[in-house]
Order: sequence, then structure tokens, then C-alpha cells
Amino acid sequence: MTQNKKLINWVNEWAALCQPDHVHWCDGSEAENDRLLEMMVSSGMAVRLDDAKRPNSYYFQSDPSDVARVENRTFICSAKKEDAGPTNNWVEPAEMKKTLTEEYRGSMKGRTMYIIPFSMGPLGSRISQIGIQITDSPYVVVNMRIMTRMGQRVLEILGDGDFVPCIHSVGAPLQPGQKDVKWPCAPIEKKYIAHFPETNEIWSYGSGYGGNALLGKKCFALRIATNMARREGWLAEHMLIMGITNPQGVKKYVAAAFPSACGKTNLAMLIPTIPGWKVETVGDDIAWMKFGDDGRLYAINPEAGFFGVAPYTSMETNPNAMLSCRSNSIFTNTALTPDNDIWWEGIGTEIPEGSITWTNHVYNKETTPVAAHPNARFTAPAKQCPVIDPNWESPAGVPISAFIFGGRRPGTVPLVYQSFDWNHGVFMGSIVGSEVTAAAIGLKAGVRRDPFAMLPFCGYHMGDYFGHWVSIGANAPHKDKLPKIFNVNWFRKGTDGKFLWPGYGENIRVLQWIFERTDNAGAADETAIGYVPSKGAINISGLTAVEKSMDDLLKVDTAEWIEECGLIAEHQAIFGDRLPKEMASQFELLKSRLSK
Ligand code: TSX
Ligand code: MN
Repeated sequence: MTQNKKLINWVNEWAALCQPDHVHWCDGSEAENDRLLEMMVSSGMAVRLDDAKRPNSYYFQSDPSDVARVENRTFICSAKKEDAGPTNNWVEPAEMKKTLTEEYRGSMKGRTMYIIPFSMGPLGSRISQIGIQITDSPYVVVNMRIMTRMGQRVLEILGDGDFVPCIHSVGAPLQPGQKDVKWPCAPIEKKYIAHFPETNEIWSYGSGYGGNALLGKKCFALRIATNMARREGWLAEHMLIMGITNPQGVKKYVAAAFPSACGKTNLAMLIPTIPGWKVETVGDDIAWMKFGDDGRLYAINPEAGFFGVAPYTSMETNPNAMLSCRSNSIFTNTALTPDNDIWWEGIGTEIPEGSITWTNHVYNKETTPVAAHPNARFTAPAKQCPVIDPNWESPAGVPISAFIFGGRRPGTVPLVYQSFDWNHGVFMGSIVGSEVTAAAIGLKAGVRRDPFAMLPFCGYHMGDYFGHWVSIGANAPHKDKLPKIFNVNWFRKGTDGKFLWPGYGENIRVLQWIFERTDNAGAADETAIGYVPSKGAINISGLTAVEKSMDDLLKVDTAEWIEECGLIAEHQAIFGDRLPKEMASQFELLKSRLSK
């Protein structure tokens, strides 16, 4: 199995504390996976889906109290509170460990403790990292097997080396003879998602769902990795990675960050509408990037699967995602049809009569608002994506030519614009935001800032994070080989309240301009906010309906931007004296350009 002393000692210590009935080292084999799934089917936790419609796939319903990441129970336990920053919850590390040690004591009674060796990134890549997750949830094991490279192969590569220890318990010990519930978890006030950035540790307790429990993803690949990346001079980002090939066969890779509900997974798997263009997927959520010997920035997808939001994914909006979860997939909190397939709102068909909702009731149009939970998920192997990039597992990574930021902005922000330089691009990332509905922020609808789409995922002070991005530019081995930086907005609306841009596959037209700009081609006008496509520079051939909207889509309205500056000032104030001087000066430059 392993001779790694640190690993063996660590597992023994946690087994002694958590007191599981059994300890199982996961080898990652198909036989092991089948056994766990069969066990969960017999216990009533899982349903095996119809083998003709959805081969080798399973359905789960979570506890209604355990349906999403719990940001108010997520903690960055740095030694100093200031280092966690104003946008993270903080508890002193020793205090958090003391509290949680008492929770973990005996927390796995009546359960099996699984040891999951996993690699974030292709096995053996210089950009990859190894973690070991301890968990008492077999659901977590089968999900980690899809989302990461998991099992014995990882222990072989680990050898005597170091790993990120990730401890997880659902926090629901069983007394002798006590019958288990379908989805064990702890009540909200007992849930803790704790990160120790200075010692690279993750302690998660009380939740079995998604980012709270699959610790390789948001906890490791983002919150811990941002800390490693800052110390070591690389980037761990909440970004999709895609390859774009033009009709001449020239290929470039871009990485893009969007807040939630902007269609990031749809963009990662986009099917271009312009003949001759091709898009291929490297990843849909996270990018780890290091400079290569040639001075370019190379990215890997640390994940091996997609943990995608199911509702509104359909053969119309994202056929490649639908085909990715056609088989060998896990569905959580969707609806279940009478013929043992899954269903969700926006899947593109009527809900079959007699379907079961995510709360395990027979669906009734009159009394049930939705059959699938809005945060219902599919877990699907990335290699099943029809447009997975041939280099998606390249240990070297793929060279990034452009960073793209975006948000849902009904006004103010043009369809696309390019930064003047690196620091201006960092400023663009720092002011990313998305329109949210009135209910979400109280009183009136407005912009919720989510800088770099990293607000819930940066494991240290966000002001220092902007500074790290500045330093990546300042210390780049070849400044002219840095990715160019862009902002897009698919969601600008006209005075009639309708979207001006058709979006989806037509977004390739915007990507074409970005592609050209990375070659210093593509016509652009200098505006107060950056370079905006010149009239006619966006290829809208065959899109006659949009022609009349192009001026409105690309307009930079000075009055709107002066109002935006009021909001930017409020946003920057959050970061206090940790706001890098470069960000303050970029804001001054923007205001002075607007006043000319
Ligand atoms: O994912 C989206 N993308 C990116 C696709 C590659 N969505 C869905 C967002 C919620 C997850 C979009 N919605 C996009 C988009 O580009 N654009 C829109 C807005 C929109 C919605 C419907 C239409 C047009 C735009 N319908 C018609 O034009 C008929
Ligand atoms: Mn994400």
C-alpha cells in the first residue's frame, strides 16, 4: 500500500480519534467502486439508474439541510485574522482545531473510514499536487473517483513525499444497532469547512455535499492552492480552460473566470456557429498555471471530472455536458423518473408523470415548486466530453494566450473589451461583478462584486491576492508573452429589457476578436475603459438581426461609467490598506480618462 511514515502515522492518529469500525484504503479500482455503489444501493442511499438510458449511473438525494456550499460555515484559519481578510470567516487555528477535535472524537463510530489518495492534475505533472482525504462517506469516495485521479497509482507517485491532508466526516456517528439515515450529516451550526493555509490542512465536518465534502475541489484546488501559489509564484484560479482553433488550423488556449450563473460550463463546451472554428474543453472550473521554460504561462485542469449544475443544462444549451453525463455518472438532487432516469427543470422535456422530486415526493405541479433542487448536480468523467481537448491531460499543461473575465451586467459593460496592459487587466478582474436579483441582496437589484470570481475561494486576504496578480505580471520572465486580458458581457440588455446578444454558440464571434487581438490583429478603438472592437470588427456574418444592436452592445457610456466608479470606490474600500497601490492608481487612471 504505502511506506510513507507521515501518511501512516496521520491515518492512525485520525482512526484513533474518529473511532471508525473499519479503515479502508481506496485503491481506485472498478471493483472497489462497484462494491461501494452496490452497498449504497442496498442501504437505500443510492438508486441505480436504467442501464439502457443511463448506463452505470446512480442517483442520490441529499438531506434537505445539506444542499450547497455553506459559506457562513467556511473558515480560513490563518495565524493572524488580518491575513484571512475582510471577506473570509476567521477562527484562530488552535481554537478551531480544539473545537473540531471534540467533534471528530468518535464521529465515525459505526462507519468505515475511507482513505482516498488523489492527485489534483495529471499524474506526475510538475503542476499537479497530491492530497489524501480521509472520509466516512462512501458517496464522497465514488465522487472523488470521478473528480480526481484516485487510488493506488497516486500512492506510488507519492512515495515518501508530502501531501495535503484532508479530513472529512459527515458528523453522524451510529450507536450500536442504530439504523443509518439515507444522507447522514450534522445540523448547520455543527458544520465546519476549515482551512489552515500555513500548514496546508483541510478539516471538514458535518456536510456530505459538493464543495463541502469533495475536498480536492474548492478547498484544496482553490483555497489551499491560492496560498501555495502565492508563496511559490504561480496561479490557482477559478477559471475554465478552452482551446480555440481558427479555420486556418491555428490553435490558442484561453482561461476564463465568471461568477456563478453566467454559463461558465456552457462556454467551456461551446459549439461554434461560425464554420471552420473549433472549441475544445480542457476544464470547466479550475486552472493551475505556472510559467514554462519558454516564458509562457501553462495551465492544467486539476480536476478529472465535471461537477456541474444540472438545472437548465439541455441538448439546446449544452449538448456536450449532456453527453458527458450520458453514462458512468452520479446525479444528486435531480428528479427521478418512473423509468429510472433523471430529470430537471430546463432539461428540454416535460417532466414524466409520476416522477419523484429531490425531496422524495411524487411530483405534483400544483404543490411542488421544482422537482430538482436548483443546485442539483451531475458528476461526470471529463474524458466523456465529446469535445475534450487532446491535450487536456498533458503534464506540461497548455499555453494560455488570453484571460477572459465576465459577469451578468444588463447595463454599462460592453460585449467585450481589452485591457491596456497587465495591471489594467488585473484591475478589470478585481471589479468583476454580476447582477443579482432583489431577493439576494435586499431592497433593489444591483451588482454583486465577485473579484476574479474568487470571493468565496481565495484562501487569504483578497487585497493581497490582487497584489499577487500584480507581482505575476511584474516578475514574468517575458512580459510580451503574458496572456492578454479581456472582459466580456453576454448579458447586456436593450431599453426593451431584452438581451442584445444571442449568446451561446454565437459567442465564438467574440472569441474570434479575442483570438485576433492576441496576435495584435483585430481592429479596436481606444476608450476610457480599454480597447473596444471597432465598428465591423466583430464577425456577425449571417447574424443580420444583431447588426442593429452592435452599437448598443459596444457602447461605452461615460455617465454610466461615472456611476460605476461610485460602486468601484465602495468595493475598493473593503480592502483597506491591503489594496495594492497599483489598483488604486488604475482606478485614478480610469476616472481621469472618463473626465476627459
Ligand atoms: O450560458 C450562457 N451563455 C454562455 C454560453 C456559451 N447563458 C445561460 C446563462 C445561465 C447559466 C446565456 N444566457 C448566455 C450565454 O452566452 N446568454 C444568455 C442570455 C440569453 C438568453 C436567451 C436568449 C438570448 C440570450 N434567447 C434568444 O436569443 C432567442
Ligand atoms: Mn466553480
